[in-house]
Amino acid sequence: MRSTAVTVFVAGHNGLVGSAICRKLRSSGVQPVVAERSELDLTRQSAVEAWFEEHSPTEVYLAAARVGGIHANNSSPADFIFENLAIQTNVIHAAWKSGVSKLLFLGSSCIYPKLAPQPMTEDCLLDGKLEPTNEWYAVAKIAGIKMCQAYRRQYGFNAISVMPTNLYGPGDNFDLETSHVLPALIRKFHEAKQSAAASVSVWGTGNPRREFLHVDDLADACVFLMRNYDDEDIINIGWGKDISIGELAALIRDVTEYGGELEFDSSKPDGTPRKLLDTSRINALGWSPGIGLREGIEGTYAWFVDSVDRL
Ligand code: GFB
Repeated sequence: MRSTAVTVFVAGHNGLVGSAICRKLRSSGVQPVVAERSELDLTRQSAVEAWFEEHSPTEVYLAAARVGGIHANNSSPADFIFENLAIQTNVIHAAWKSGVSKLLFLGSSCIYPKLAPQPMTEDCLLDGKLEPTNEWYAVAKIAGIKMCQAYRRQYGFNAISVMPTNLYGPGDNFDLETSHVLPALIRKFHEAKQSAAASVSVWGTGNPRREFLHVDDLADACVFLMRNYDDEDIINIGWGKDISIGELAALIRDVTEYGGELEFDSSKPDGTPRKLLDTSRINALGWSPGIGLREGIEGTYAWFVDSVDRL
């Protein structure tokens, strides 16, 4: 007989998002169940189903995913589409089959069309062409959204899908080839300061605009939505304001106290011109973010300096 106690499984607990959700749960007295990669390969369907049967979680945060910045997405399209489709298909199906009462699926703001009106509302989904540098990842995430909706309609499975904007924070990927812009620039400015380099290379024109949300705010929103949202409609999680990549670079230069110049490398892709989420829906439920961008970057930089030898 299954226990009636709540058992929370965080899939992807070593990643930026999963580790923040675990921190948030622990701080509210919930000890999540996790599975190390060596113990469970989420791309293997039979292994995932067996794991769910053995552990009987009641709630699932699906934060496991193949993620990366513009260059990683653009250069490894097969890995991005295969791993994301496999992981989410296996976890959502096994969760439903084993009797999980609620699942939260993490999508991404890149599921919206490249030229969607700004700020982007949830209704923009499937309303236009995707940004080509990340369409493989976006198509996989859209399939995950549709899977959650289909399992809700056909089986009454309480699966919700949340769409975070660009994220950053402690535990991020700082690898210059595969990371997103914010951790990449933290590393570049830090290393340029140490070597007294004359300039730092910033990819693209510096004109694209992005919105950045601290991952601890995201984790807070996920736990809030797990408790307060039970609908098939997707829901955006954003910070509410965007800045240009040039402005972001200037801010990170300031935080890292680097004295050199910025050099824009227009041979590198800009990606989508602007990505700002409309967050009216989550705000109306009573949630809003609390961590300012400068404050968040300062904390992330401190974490990086502390951890750089282990990265
Ligand atoms: O963060 P990022 O890699 O991803 O790049 P996207 C954002 C912008 O920053 C682009 C510029 O215009 C980059 O050209 N940029 C400047 C840099 N310098 C750098 C640098 O050193 N490294 C990186 N990585 N970018 C991703 C998607 O898009 O966003 C994913 O590919 C996902 O699928 C993620 O949706 C949230 O914001 O363009």
